Amino acid sequence: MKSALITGITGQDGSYLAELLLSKGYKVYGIRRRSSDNHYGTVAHLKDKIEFIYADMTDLPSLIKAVEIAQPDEVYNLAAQSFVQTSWEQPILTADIDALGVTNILEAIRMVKPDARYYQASTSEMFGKVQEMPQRETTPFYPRSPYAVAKVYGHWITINYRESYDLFACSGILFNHESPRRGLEFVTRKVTDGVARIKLGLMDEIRMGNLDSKRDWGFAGDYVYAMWLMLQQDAPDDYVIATGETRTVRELLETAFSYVDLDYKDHVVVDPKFFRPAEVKILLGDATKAKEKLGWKPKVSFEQMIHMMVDEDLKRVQAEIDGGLSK
Ligand code: NAP
Ligand code: F7E
Repeated sequence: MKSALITGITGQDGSYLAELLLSKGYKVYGIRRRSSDNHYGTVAHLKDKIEFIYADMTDLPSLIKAVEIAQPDEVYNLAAQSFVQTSWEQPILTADIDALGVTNILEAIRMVKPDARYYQASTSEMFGKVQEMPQRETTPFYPRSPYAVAKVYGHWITINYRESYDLFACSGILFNHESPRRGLEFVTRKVTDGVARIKLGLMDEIRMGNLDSKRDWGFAGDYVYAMWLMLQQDAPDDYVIATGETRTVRELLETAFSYVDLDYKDHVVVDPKFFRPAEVKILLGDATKAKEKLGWKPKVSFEQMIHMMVDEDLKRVQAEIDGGLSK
């Protein structure tokens, strides 16, 4: 039985990856932070199938202990302060987790289990002020937020450990991917949750930031499969994972509101509070390498994904109403 250690298991991608690895017969270990509410996040439904280890990306001894306990064949480093907006409010914390945290986990692997295969969650945000259209593995980085700058460090330290210590370390440059398990602060989920609340009469407007920015949005369930594929190859490498389509936030609004027969123009208010000090205006990925070498391609379309998210939010908000949780 193969063993895998997942950091960030309580987040969006962690839950889909844990489901995938469990379905393939892996023994799954997940790193969890201590918190006052003792939460299991997105993996509450898998609580009895996963072995949890308390650790933190900023605490090397805890990561060493986690690798000692799990003796993993594969390590997926998904943990991050992942919200771009917050990275301007907490740039040091973001760097501690998203940059130095990567060195911490790589050191733990190098010391304890150097033959473990390693996946690093890199991001299209590293392309930032894009230097080429579409963006691919060789496109130069131009990060535009403290989050993206920290992720560029994580990306290069992964490559450096591969080249310095011969670790089987891969970096997946994943473009935005979403799902009903996406955090409520990210734009897709903020919109689908808002649409559900407006449709069910709980509120009337959503306050939004820049409606002109464009993103290449895919489905998280498809993207974790690409992570796994990267670690099954003969040699470690880095891959862009994207759909090859880009849409504005305005198009996202149209898709979500029209699905429930509403017009977003009647309900969306642009609020400068949600604009960023420096914006990534457009992202569009070229996943040709992943297609050719991994045989990967996305299965769920943008429209299918947004409809799935609206449907799930409608169900959840209706359950809140039925349970008397919403005013
Ligand atoms: P997410 O939902 O925000 O999950 C982040 C996870 O990291 C949570 O489990 C969180 O635990 C954990 N975490 C945060 N700080 C930690 C720390 N100091 N020590 C240990 N764990 C910590 O993120 P996601 O969307 O699943 O993304 C997964 C990874 O892919 C992240 O590294 C993200 O930056 C990267 N990425 C995401 C996308 C995307 O579009 N989703 C695209 C490219 C790259 P708590 O539950 O305790 O907060
Ligand atoms: O913003 C614009 C916002 O916060 C997308 C993370 O997973 O993907 C994610 O980062 C766009 C931006 O994601 C609102 O200005 C407009 O242009 O959903 P987001 P992100 O910043 O692209 C990358 C790949 C990651 O790696 C990150 O971890 O939408 N936008 N109005 C808004 N965004 C938010 N959140 N809220 C708004 O009201």
